[in-house]
Parts: sequence; C-alpha cells; structure tokens
Amino acid sequence: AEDGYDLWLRYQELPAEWRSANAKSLRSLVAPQNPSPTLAAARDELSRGLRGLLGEEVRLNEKAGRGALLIGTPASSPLIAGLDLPLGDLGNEGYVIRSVEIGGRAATAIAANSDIGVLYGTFHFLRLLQTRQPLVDLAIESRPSVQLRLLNHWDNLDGSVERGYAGQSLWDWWKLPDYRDPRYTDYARANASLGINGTVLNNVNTNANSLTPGYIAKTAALAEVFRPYGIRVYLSARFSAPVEIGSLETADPRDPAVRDWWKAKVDEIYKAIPDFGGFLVKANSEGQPGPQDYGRSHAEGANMLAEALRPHGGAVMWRAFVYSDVNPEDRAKQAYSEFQPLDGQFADNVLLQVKNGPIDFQPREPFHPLFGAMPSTPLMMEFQITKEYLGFATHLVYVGPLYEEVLDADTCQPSLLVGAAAGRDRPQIEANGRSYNNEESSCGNGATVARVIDGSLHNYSRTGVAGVANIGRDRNWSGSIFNQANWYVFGRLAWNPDLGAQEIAEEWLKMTFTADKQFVDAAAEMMMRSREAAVDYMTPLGLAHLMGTDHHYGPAPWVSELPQPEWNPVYYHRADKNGIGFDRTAEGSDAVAQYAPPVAGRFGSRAKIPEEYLLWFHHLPWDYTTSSGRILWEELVHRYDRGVGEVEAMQATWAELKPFVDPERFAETDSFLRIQQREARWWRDASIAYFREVSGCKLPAGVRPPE
Ligand code: GCW
Repeated sequence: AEDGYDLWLRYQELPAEWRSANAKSLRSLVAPQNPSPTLAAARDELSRGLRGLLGEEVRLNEKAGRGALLIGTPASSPLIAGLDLPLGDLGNEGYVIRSVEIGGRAATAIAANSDIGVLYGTFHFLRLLQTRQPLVDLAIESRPSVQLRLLNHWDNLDGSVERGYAGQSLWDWWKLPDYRDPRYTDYARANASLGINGTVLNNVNTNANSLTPGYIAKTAALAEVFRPYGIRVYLSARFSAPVEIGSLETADPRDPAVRDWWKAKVDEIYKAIPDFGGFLVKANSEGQPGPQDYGRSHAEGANMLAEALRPHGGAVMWRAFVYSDVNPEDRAKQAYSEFQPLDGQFADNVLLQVKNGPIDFQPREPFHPLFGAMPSTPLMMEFQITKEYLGFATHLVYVGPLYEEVLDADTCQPSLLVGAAAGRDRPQIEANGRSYNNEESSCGNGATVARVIDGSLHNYSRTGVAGVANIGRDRNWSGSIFNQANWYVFGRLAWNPDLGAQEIAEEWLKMTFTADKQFVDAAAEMMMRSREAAVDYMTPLGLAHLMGTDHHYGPAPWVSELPQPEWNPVYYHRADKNGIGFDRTAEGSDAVAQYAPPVAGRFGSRAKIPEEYLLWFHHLPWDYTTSSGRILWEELVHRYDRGVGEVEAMQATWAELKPFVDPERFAETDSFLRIQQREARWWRDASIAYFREVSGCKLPAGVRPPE
C-alpha cells in the first residue's frame, strides 16, 4: 500500500524508455570484497534501488565488464585506486560520481576517500535515476558545506514527543537495548540519503535519567544501528544532573566535584559509545536549570561540559534560545543581549545553537541578530522541521522557502571573509568587527546567514545546522506525506545551503510521487506558495505569535490575561484603536540596534523596511498607507483573505493532480487540504473580527462579515 512508509526512497520501476536508454550503464555492480558495514550498506542500497527502479536484479560482479557500476574507496577497491580520480578536495564525506573507462570499457564509478562518502555518493546516484537523469558523461563532485548536520528530537523518555505531530517517539525505550526495531535502520537510511550525520535523541527539556547507565546502554544500541550510516548519536544533557542522578548537592560549574562528576559521566558514555557526538543543552530558559542558577555565565556552564568532552572529541551545542523574564521589555532582544557579550569566551569545542529568528519559529521572522555578530564563536543554525506554528500535521506548508529566506539574508556584517567574497574590497574592520567605517559597503558582499553557518564568513573551525525533527511512529513518519518534504529539504540544505527550495521541492516530488512534468510543475508551485499562504492567513505583515496559548494551534490574538507578559498574543501585536505592531525602532525597544547598522537602518525605517516585516518592527496607525495604496487595516484584511484564497487554489491544484497520484496518498492530502481550508478561514475570520473590534475600523467594501 502507498502509506508513505518508504518516504522518498520508493524506487518505483522507471519507464521502459529511460531503462533502455540507460541500460548500457547498469550492466553489473562491482563492490569491494569483504566490505565494511558502511560499504555493505551502500552495496545493498544499490541492489535494492536498482532492483526496484529497473525491475530486475543487477548482477554483482568481481570484475569490471562493460557498463559496470563500481563503488568504493582507493583503500577498499584496487579498481577505484587504479582510476586516479580527483578525490583530493573531497574531505571525509565528499564523493565523486564519474563516467570512466576501465581497460577501454565504459563504466561508472562512485568513489570517495571514506566509506561514508561512498554511501552518500550511492544515494546521490540513485537520486539521478529516481529523477530520471541520463547516466552519460557523469562528472559529479560533492562535499558538504557544513560539518554537523543534525536532527534534534524533542522526544521524551515516556514516549511522548514535544511539538510532535506524527505519533509517539520512534525510540522504543522499553524494548531497547535488546530489541532493535528494523525501523531504526530505515530511519538511518533516510537520513543518510540526505547526508544527515547526527541525531540528538532526546528533548532539550530534558530528564536527567537519560544519562543513567540503563539509558546509556539503550542509546548505545541505537548508535550501533546508526553507525554504518554515518550517524552519530548525541544527547540533551540536563544541567542539574549531578544533583538529580549523582547525589551531589550542587551543579555549580565551578565546583570541582561537579566537574569531576561530568568527566566521569562522559567517560562512562564513551566507554559504551566510542563515537558519541556530545551534548545539546538548553539552560536557564523556560525553567530549565543552568549555570545562572549559581551566578555563573552561559560560557562557564558550556565550558565545563566542553572540558569533559574534549579528550574524547565530543562537542557541546549550547542553545541561545533563552527565554525568561529577565528582559520583559522585548523578548526578541534577550538572546543577543545575553550571548553577544560572551563572544570569544567559549571553549573551542562549543557551538552556540541559534534559532533562525529572534522569537520562536514563527511563520516569518527576520533573521536572528546573532548571525554575523559573533565572529569568535561558532554559531549553528536551529531550524524547526516540525510545524509547531504552521498547522501541525494537516496544513500543507513547505518550509523550504522559509529556510532559504533565512540563509540568503544579508547580515551586512563586515568580516574577514575567506570564502566567496574574498579578494573584494573589504570595509575597514576594527577589533571585533563591531565598528567600521563605510556602513553600506558591508552589504552585498555575500555576508549572508549561509556564510555564517558554513563558517566562511568568520573562518569558524566548527560548523553545524540542526533541525527539530518532525518524525514519529506514524506509518508515514512525519504526520503527512507533504511534511516528509520538510525533513527532506532540511537535510539537503544542511549539506548545501546554496541549493534552492524550488529545485529541492521538484526533486522530492519526483522521488515521492512521479517525475511526470505536468505533475511536478503544478505540485512544486503549490509547495512554493504554501508558506506565504500560511503567513497570510495566520500572521501577515510581520505579525507574530498570535496562536492559541500553549498548543499554538489556531488564532488567539485576544489572549491577554496570562501571568507572564510574553505568553500573551496582545504583547506581540499591541493593537488598539490607534494602531498595531511592535515598535522595535529606537523610539521603541530598539531591537533594531542588534543588527549591523545598514540592516538596522533598513528595518528601522518605515520607508525602507520590506513590508513582510513591517509590524515586527513598527507600530503604525490603522490608516498608514502601505505600498499597495491600501491603508494598513485594509491591507491586513486583504492579506488574510488572500491566504484563504491561496489554500483554495491549492485544493484546486491537488484535485487536478488526481490522475497522477495513488488513491491512498491522494485522499490523505485532499482531506488535509479541506481541514486547512476550513482553518485558514477560521484564522482569517477570527483575526479580522478581533482587530475590527479593537480598531473600530469598518470592513472594506466587498468583504463579507465573518460567518
Ligand atoms: O518552540 C518553543 C516550544 C517549546 C520548546 C522551546 C525550545 C522544547 O514551544 O515546546 O521546548 O521552544 O525551543 O526550547
């Protein structure tokens, strides 16, 4: 049945035309003798993929005949070693896929310096087939731009998943370590197919028990399943663990007994998991314990853990998502205020993990001001794959455009750019890069968020991207077929942040459904417009965080009575009879000042700000004239309604695509779109009704009052 279990690795039989045109390149498969588990995984994936795609078994050969497909490293395969392939620049994870000649016979080689590179190349090769590329004159080289490409599971030890909409946790802690569900292998295959090379198994709102011997053994079992696929395991660590499971009286990072406790704990973990990746930590945020409980800084806390991990090669990923009532004036400022001054104080195996925007995974946020502002601290990106604020499982929202928008954002920070823009005339930089002469000249030089993340802007020695997973025990893994695309786009962009969301959507559609052009064009367009549609029907024009309290589903802009100010949607929209929006200019909270001066200038100016961020940074009167010529109130109504229209257009598109899709997956998406349409109207009608009441504005002509 087409229940989505196979994800994008479906390997459905290709059309006869493609098969006969390319059969000459796929006569036999030549894999290394006595392969490592990773090379065996590559060989098996190829056999399985080719069997499905070609509809017949491909012979495994020891010798390379005409039309052979060879895989291996120079060390594992004398044939590959003899080819003299350009592997020099590919590092440990890169690969080449090449059309070659062996003894005058045409062949194809998938080669790398390491076994994992071969596995990545194998998945790339299968993707070529799945997307029906011709297999001639191949000269593909690829290596990841980012070192750590990780999923973050917010999975609890009781099997529930925080912000998970795809069923219970995949990790069956009760049956582990003895029973290893075969599904763990499929999880690893799917991730390896994208180049994801690590996974944090447990929630950042963590339970110290995950560090007890029993759970270390369970984690080790998962690590063993994942190891051949190049996936390391990491754990979220609870800062107060020495007290909770270690019977110490304090978790103060300056206390020698606490430091020793962590060293012993880390040694214990590495004894069970020699390639353990390290810790992810949420500290002093939303009630989690942390170093500030003892009057110590985030840096001191992170460095203590880093010291314990360093001898083993492990890393600390310290989250910058700090959210407490320290800064009630403007929540958006807190992370920068707390962390930017610590630049340069973190140990060399610490990465600071920063969410894409300054609040919390909203449908749209400006990029986080820390990006570009910490030249001496490796910053990792944290994206959310699960759609906490984007309609959970049922709303069709492809987040590729959101990721792309953030990665492409120009920080306008001057830098010691070593990558793309090196050699250009750089603005004069003083000391830490925070003061410089020619402000505008620091824009347009390629100092984008992507270049922060891949390390080239500040010459970081460690780089990383994390995605909060949308994976659970549902047959389809992600709560809906289209949510699988969000896992997919995350992985592809983590490997190469310069890929486009559109090309990735097309690739995913071809692999997941069909490569038929008519289908792919229409479905890709629907996906590409889906995120903007959600922005429109939920929070247009830079509005944010107007979702229902706690669960974050559906509109609740009227909520105002919760004890902490930033829990209330009214805190974010600030609407009254005079106007709407959060003033973050110099007259307001001055959050704009956290950006580089040219960006601050743009965001701080009513005239220059891109309209999609308008009410994020400005409080404006209802009759303010927007670029369409409509007054703000009417523009807001217009956009809410446009969002509903877009969902209706998606429904119409999907209905037309019925002939291309199997009944099961067609019906799921069809029903989900119906839910989305009803809820887009709910968002629109409730929001307009509420804002109409607070503003006293009338509905523009032609708009019907909400039902
Ligand atoms: O997105 C918010 C969520 C919390 C989450 C927190 C965080 C894991 O509402 O559920 O907790 O952010 O990122 O730490």
